[in-house]
Amino acid sequence: MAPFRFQAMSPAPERANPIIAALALRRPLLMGIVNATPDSFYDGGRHGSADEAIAHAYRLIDEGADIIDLGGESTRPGAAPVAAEEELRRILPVLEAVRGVGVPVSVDTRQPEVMRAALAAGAAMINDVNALRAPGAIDELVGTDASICLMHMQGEPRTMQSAPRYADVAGEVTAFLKARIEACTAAGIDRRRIVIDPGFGFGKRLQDNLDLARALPSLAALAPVLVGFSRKAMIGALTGRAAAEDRLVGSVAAALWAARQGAAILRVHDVAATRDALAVWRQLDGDL
Ligand code: HH2
Repeated sequence: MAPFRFQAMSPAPERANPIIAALALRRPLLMGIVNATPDSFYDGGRHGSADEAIAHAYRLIDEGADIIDLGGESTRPGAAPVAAEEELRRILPVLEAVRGVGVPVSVDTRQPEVMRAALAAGAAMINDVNALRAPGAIDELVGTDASICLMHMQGEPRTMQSAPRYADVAGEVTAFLKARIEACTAAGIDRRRIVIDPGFGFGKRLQDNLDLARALPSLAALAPVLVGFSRKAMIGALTGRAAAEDRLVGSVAAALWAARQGAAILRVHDVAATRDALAVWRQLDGDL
């Protein structure tokens, strides 16, 4: 299959957002994950203090991250929700330290109150694993120029992996994402601000994840697609690596494959390794 090519976009009608502008580039963007949480499934507690999270964000920027995705709530299977005040206490000092360094910051949150404060503090994107379904969430984005990631999740983190069920996972996820795009555009949000994500591991069995991965090219025809495979259980299942620490190579392979399928944004813990792999692949492909 021919490698995916990004189309040049006409100028967005709203004030230029750096992520929308970068999506017009002809390469997948690397989104580096910074979890300012005690309990994320891979990096929980490693950057628990604001200083550690800031240092980690700077490290990922040095390694070549195009976007930093900052989260203050783990959404791993079984995780309990975090109060908005606590989420803000975790993320705001990091956002304030990173927002001015030239790499846009995405905030990974489900809570409208957190979205509002994050946008006021300079977030360039809201990445919502709940696809702006919380009451009032869409309203927080109307009238801003922020990019938005709408992700599919069946159920909610606490219980989502207990019994996921689909008759046609690709069809259902596609229909859900289309409906969420429509809900946003009906509220007045420009479609070019929206990226979509099938939500690997969010209420999905291994086979569901594999079926969805194969639907990436058709999803990419709807909107730019963000893909998050990094160190997840499905990589563990495919490689036999039980520990998230041992899933680097499998994660990089999955990221490359996703890029080949047309992913526009790769959400990864390991920016340097993914960047090197992409650089080699693209140049071997003759795509400089
Ligand atoms: N995965 C996680 C969190 N947020 N957002 C999007 N759009 N897509 C994803 O696949 C995705 C996401 C889970 O990964 P991580 O942030 O490392 O873990 P935790 O939720 O435990 O903090």
